[in-house]
Amino acid sequence: MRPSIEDRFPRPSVMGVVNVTPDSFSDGGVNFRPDDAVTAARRLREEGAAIVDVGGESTRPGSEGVSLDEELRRVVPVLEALQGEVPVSIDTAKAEVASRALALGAELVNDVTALRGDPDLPEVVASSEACLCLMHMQGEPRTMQHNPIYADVAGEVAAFLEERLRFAVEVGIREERICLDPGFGFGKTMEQNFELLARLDEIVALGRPVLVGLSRKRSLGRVLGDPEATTGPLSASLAAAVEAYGRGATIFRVHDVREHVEALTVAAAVSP
Ligand code: HH2
Repeated sequence: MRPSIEDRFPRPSVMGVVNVTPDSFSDGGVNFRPDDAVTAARRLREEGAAIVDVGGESTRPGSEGVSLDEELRRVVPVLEALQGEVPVSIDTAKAEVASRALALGAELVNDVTALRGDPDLPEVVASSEACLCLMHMQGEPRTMQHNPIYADVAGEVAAFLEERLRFAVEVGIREERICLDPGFGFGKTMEQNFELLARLDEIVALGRPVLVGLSRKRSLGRVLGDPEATTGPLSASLAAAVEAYGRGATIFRVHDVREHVEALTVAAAVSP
């Protein structure tokens, strides 16, 4: 039997991002060819990633999504090449993509819809030994940044994740296989993202490991003074990751693995 998510991903663990897409917000097109994606995944693993997150659909603000066939066409050759060599997470909301990925050895299903997208996905995860990441998103990628409104961003995100955790457990997914993600940038303004980061302990208090995806997010460019920024720089990503570590985050989903492993190693040496 596979270990629990806590045993598999000690704090801090780094998840490397491999986007097999032409249009991801910070690295669209870089790894669109399967060979390039496979090379990148191997490199991220060597740089210290505990797992690499392979995705075939961009969820950047304004994104329309891709068909099942297209998503499979993008990710399956990459998963086939990495099987047995590099630990893989599949970034998808589609049951069929998750199912194929799990058959090819993926260990974790990263569903940005938190099991609200494809009605068949809960059963696919429940009938496997895979880990699951449940992420908060207000709205959907196409429109989520239009005018996100919260009365209490951290309280609402925590309540949502608690409800999705309960749902996942009710459909038969073991709690020790589930991690939670506040979904930075998914239907949140810059101010809301920073408040959520400041109050990350309220998400950690739900009792499950917390995964954060702050890497290169646009709020990190905007806080530096460019109101139109669509990405943030590495320096700001590292600062955000260290802040999240200090508030209890466990898994860090990042594009620049080596630098994050180094920064988080220092953070962990100071406060294990
Ligand atoms: N962010 C992105 C995609 N998937 N999954 C989780 N769990 N948390 C995140 O914060 C998260 C995620 C967006 O980043 P990226 O994959 O680089 O971009 P795109 O969606 O444009 O492919």
